[in-house]
Order: sequence, then structure tokens, then C-alpha cells
Amino acid sequence: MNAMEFRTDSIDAALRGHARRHPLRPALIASGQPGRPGQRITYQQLDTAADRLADRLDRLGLGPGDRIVVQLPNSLEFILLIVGLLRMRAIAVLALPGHRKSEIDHLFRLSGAVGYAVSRQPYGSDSGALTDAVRASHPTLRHVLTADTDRAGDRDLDDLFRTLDGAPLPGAGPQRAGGSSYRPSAPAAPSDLALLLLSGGTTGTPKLIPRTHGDYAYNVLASAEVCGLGQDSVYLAALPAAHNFTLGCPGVLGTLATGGTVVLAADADPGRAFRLIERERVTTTALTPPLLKLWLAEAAWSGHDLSSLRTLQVGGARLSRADAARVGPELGCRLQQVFGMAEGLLCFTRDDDPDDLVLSTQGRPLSAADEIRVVDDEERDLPLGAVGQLLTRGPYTVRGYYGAPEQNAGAFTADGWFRTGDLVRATRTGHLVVEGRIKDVVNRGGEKIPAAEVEDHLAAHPRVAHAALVGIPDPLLGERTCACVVPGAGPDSAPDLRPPTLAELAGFLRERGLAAYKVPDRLEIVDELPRTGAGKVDKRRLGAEIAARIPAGAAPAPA
Ligand code: OOB
Repeated sequence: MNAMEFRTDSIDAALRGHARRHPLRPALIASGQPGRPGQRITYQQLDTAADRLADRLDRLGLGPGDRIVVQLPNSLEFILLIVGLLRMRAIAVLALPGHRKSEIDHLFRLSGAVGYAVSRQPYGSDSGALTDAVRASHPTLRHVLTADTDRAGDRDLDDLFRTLDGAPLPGAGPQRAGGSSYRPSAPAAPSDLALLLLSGGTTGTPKLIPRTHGDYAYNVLASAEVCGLGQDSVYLAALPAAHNFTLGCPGVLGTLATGGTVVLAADADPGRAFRLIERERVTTTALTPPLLKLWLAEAAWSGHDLSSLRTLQVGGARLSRADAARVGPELGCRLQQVFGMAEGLLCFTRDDDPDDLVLSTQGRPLSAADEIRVVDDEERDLPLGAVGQLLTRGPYTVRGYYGAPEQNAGAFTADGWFRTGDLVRATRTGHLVVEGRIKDVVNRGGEKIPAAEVEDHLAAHPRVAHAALVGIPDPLLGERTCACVVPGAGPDSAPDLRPPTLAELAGFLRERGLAAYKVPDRLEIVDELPRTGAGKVDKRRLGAEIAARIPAGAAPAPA
């Protein structure tokens, strides 16, 4: 099936079409826990379960336009809920599984969400405490839906979610024959909000990115077309499906919208992933560069049959040419580099690109309607091949963050170009090479860490006078984080002025509910922070000074 045929459709309409045309084809395979067979559901089952879920949520009082923070691991629950929410025109606010109280609070503050769908699994015994704390600080929150993915394999699809008190969602009434029962009051219009994605950040604390039904359908379906997805495709979601890359580029939704099969892995562990690739004859999957390194290492001695794999997408952070060159010979599939952003723009290397472009560039824009400018510090266009900031505009790139008029004036030009904060150079063929960035974000192996967010938390420590977060080069992750701290009396000045240790700061940040991946890898105590003429911390100089102190290849100091 050619994705082009669906270009004007919504994701949900495409999915319903498949449920009608080939109800018994497998839509989703959840790998289950180790030692469990996993659960398979057909297009018809997916369609019916999404209807029932939408119906039950509707009875609970959730409706079009309501925001629901969704924090679920790769699981049937997650995909069903996304499809159900798209169907009922409610808006999923996507949190990552690693987020904790600090990030979840931020998402509630920004979105005014009325619901929180959360699995017990990533928090273990903490989940109750987290949801209680979120409830206490956000009066807008009316419904907490819990999913317990441990039991997903044993349960009826109807019973995947419970409300917080353990009660099943309100019943859907008598089942109608032939599946689909839920009838939304009106189908989604292309301009209706579909998803709120968290920005990796350009400046300051992260913002929410409003993606509409129309732009996200374009994103998903055009990506599926570029990747050649169709009914014979089997896509393995090894990265968290809550990432835009895994969800819709083309990812889970692109596979479902073109009638293929999605295999959900609990994580990207190479041993488990290789077993799934062999068992389910996976054709397509997506990784970040550090995970690719782990897969390459595993493939060197693993006996698994990976011959079904046709395309391996790698994106989210810069891939070295050396690792890129190993994909074909060592994994036996075609590499596709992907340079994307939750704000919209997606670049892909294409199947028919010469090898040199596939190995050395991060691809070219998805759409002929994507507009690209490479500009200098004064936002003057640079000649072809020069390195400058990438500005972009296009059919699926947002024109502003959600409810953030002040920040939008900085992040977007008056005529709607998004200032990506990435430094790129364009080739004659229209491909882009990512050369660096000017935004204040550390890209830790694909996980984005907005410096200002961590600095705000560090500055709250009683023995921190000033703090700055910088990235330092790392052979596995590309970059790690280093907190540069000027000790001294912090906000609640304490008599004890010993410089804080990394372990103390790490404990303090965890206590404040910061996601573990944002806790700095390293601490440098400094007398002062270098400043620019304008009085801002000179991150470039600081980063270079710190990198010079660290012997090449040194392991980060243990926390
Ligand atoms: C993806 O999306 P985000 O929103 O988490 O992060 C976007 C940023 C980009 O602005 C760039 O700084 C960096 O991540 N990035 C890359 C890259 N892909 C993303 N830097 C170098 N090389 C690459 N290939 O990360 C994302 C969204 C959709 C598809 C793929 C990745």
C-alpha cells in the first residue's frame, strides 16, 4: 500500500480503513516481559479496543480538547490510548518514561491537563507517591488512569486501564456486533490540536509543541512513504514510543497508517531486540547513535538471524561516519540517517542516495515544501556550503510554542521561521550536515538536556552560589553533562560552606524530582564562571576549559 494514497487522510481514518479492509492482519505485537510469549492484536481488535477506550473515557467526562499527560512505556496500553485519544479529539501530552515529578509538574503547568495516564512499572513502589504529589499540586487533574504493563499479557483488552482507586473504567454498555461502536461527535479537522510534544529546548526551560491532526498526519504519512512502509513492513519500536522519532517518523503511527505490523520492545537492549527481529521478521527499526554502537557490538558475536532487516534509521544525535559505515556490512541492512525535531522538520537520507551521502550527511528534508535557510549571526543567508544556523518553515513545522507568546518572539522570526539552534551546512544535493549547535542544550546520546532547567535546580542548593551546565565530549554518548559550580551561600545560606560533592548534588536533584538522565555526570568546582561582554555565562569558553582539564577518553568521575 502506498502511503501517498492517504496523504489527505487523518491517521485515524487510515487506521480504520485497514481495520475494514484487512481486519485480521496483525497490527501490534507486544514483546511482553522476558519469558512471556507476548500479545498480538489484529487491526480489528485495535480498532474495537480504541473505540471502547474512547467510549469509556467519554463516560468518565473526558472530551475533545482535554489534555491528558501520557507517561507509559512501550506497551499495548500506550498505543491504544494514543489511538483512542486521537479518535476522541482529546490531546495527549507526551511525557517520557524517564521523567519524574519535576518534568511531570512542568507538563501539567504548561498544558493544564485534566488527566494523567501512568504505568506503575517505571516507578515501582513510587508510583502512588508520584501521582499523589501531582494531584496535590495540580487541581486541574481530575482523572488518573493507571496501567500495569506487567499484567498486560494476561488481561482482556477491555480492561487495560483502571482509574486510580483501582476501579475499572466505566463500562461501555452492551457490545455491538462487528466492533466499532464509538462515534465521535465530529471527526477531527486538520487544524485541531492532536498532540503536545515536549521540546528539547532552544533557550530556557522546555516548551510544549502543538502538533495538529493535519500536520502530524502529513509528518507520519510522508515519512512512511520515504521509508517505503506498507503492509509487509514490520517496525520494531525499540526506543521509547513516546519520542516523536519512534511515534511518528514514521515509527509506530506510520506503520499502522500504512497497514504494517508494529512490534513493541520494552527497551533497546540488543539481545532482546535481536530475538524479536528474528522471531517477528522485523524489516525496519530506529536507534540513536549510542544504541547503534551497542547493537554493532552485540552483532559481532550474536548468532541471531537479522536477515529480515531492511532499514535501520539512526537519528537524534550526530552519527560518526565510522559507525555509519559499519551498518551495512555488520548488520546487513540499509542505513537511513534521520535528522529531526519535535517542532517539525524531518530530514532523511533516501534509499537511492549514493553511499557517500548516506554515510556523511543527516539527510534532506522530507517535503519539497520544507523551506531551509542557513544564516549567520545577523540572520543573513550564507552561501551554499557555509556553516550557520538552520532556520526552517514548512507544512508540518509549528509556527509557535503552546501558550508561550513571549518565548515565541525569540524562537521564531516574525515571518514564521523556526530558529532551530542547530549549526548545519547544506550540500549541493540539498542534504544537511549537522556541525554543532548554538542552543543551550546538551545532547546526551539523543536525550536532550536543557541547561537552564538543570541550572535552576542546582542554583537552589544551599551551598551553590552559581552553576552552569555544559556538555563534554564522550566516546559513547557523544556528550555527557558537567556541572560547573561556584560554591558559596545559595538561596538559604547555610553556615557550612564546604563545596558540594557530585554525590550530594545528584541526591539533591533526584530529591527535587529531576529525571535521572539530567543529573550531571561530572562536577567541576570553579572560582568563577567566565562571562561574555553582555554578562552572560560564556558557555563556549567554559566548555573548552572543562574539556581541556579532562584527559582524552577519561571515564566520568563516579557520582
Ligand atoms: C529528535 O527530536 P528532538 O526534538 O528530541 O531533538 C531535536 C534536536 C535537533 O534540533 C538536533 O539538535 C538534534 O536533536 N538532532 C540531531 C540529529 N537528529 C536530531 N543532531 C545531529 N544529527 C542528527 N541526526 O531528536 C528527532 C525527531 C524526529 C526524528 C529524529 C530525531
